Amino acid sequence: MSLVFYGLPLSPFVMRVAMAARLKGLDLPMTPPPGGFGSEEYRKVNPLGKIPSLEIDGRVLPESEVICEYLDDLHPTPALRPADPEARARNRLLSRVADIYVMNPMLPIFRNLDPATRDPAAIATAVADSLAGLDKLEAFIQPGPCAQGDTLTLADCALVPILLFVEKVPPMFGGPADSFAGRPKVAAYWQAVQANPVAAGILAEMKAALAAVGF
Ligand SMILES: N[C@@H](CCC(=O)N[C@@H](CS)C(=O)NCC(=O)O)C(=O)O
Repeated sequence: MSLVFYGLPLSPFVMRVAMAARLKGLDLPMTPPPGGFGSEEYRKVNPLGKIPSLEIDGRVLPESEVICEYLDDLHPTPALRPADPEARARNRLLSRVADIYVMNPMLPIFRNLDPATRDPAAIATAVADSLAGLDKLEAFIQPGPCAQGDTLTLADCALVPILLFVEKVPPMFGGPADSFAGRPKVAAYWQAVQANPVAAGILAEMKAALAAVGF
């Protein structure tokens, strides 16, 4: 079987897959999307135009959560999701809350980076909505060291890269200096999980990639 993993290390969605692969001990090298993400050339690979995607024997599989679950099914050991049905559903819930309510609302900021064409209202809404999403996460997350239980799971693979964005981005665009203030469980989790060597490695790679583009 041939797997091609398209991505760049500045994307929280890509690094979710990279972290899952690393936790499983899989060698999954990253290939930059041909022509860049969103390009016509890359759309020929992934019709969604987004990174990450995984080509499996030439057939594309997009969407970070779907790819992570596929890798977890393909290589069941070590399992990155609990077997108990409710615990498994709650694991996916954490990833979905982080995606839908925290990360996705932040995305308009990255479409408004150019100060010449920036829509300040869109930025203010993005910051407010993303931080409000943290309150939703606060309702479900455990205070650490892992998002669920005492080992890293797919929920951590989603949360670690997204929380780095939450820590860095809103303060750069008018949000409070500490994005986690008033969210003690998320704050405690964020402190605790950074001590894990796999999480720390992923965060170091992301920080280097983000610094290279001015974040
Ligand atoms: N829901 C997708 C989101 C992926 C995503 O938005 N990736 C961004 C980079 S961080 C992208 O490729 N954007 C390009 C575009 O939207 O054209 C996932 O989980 O994989």
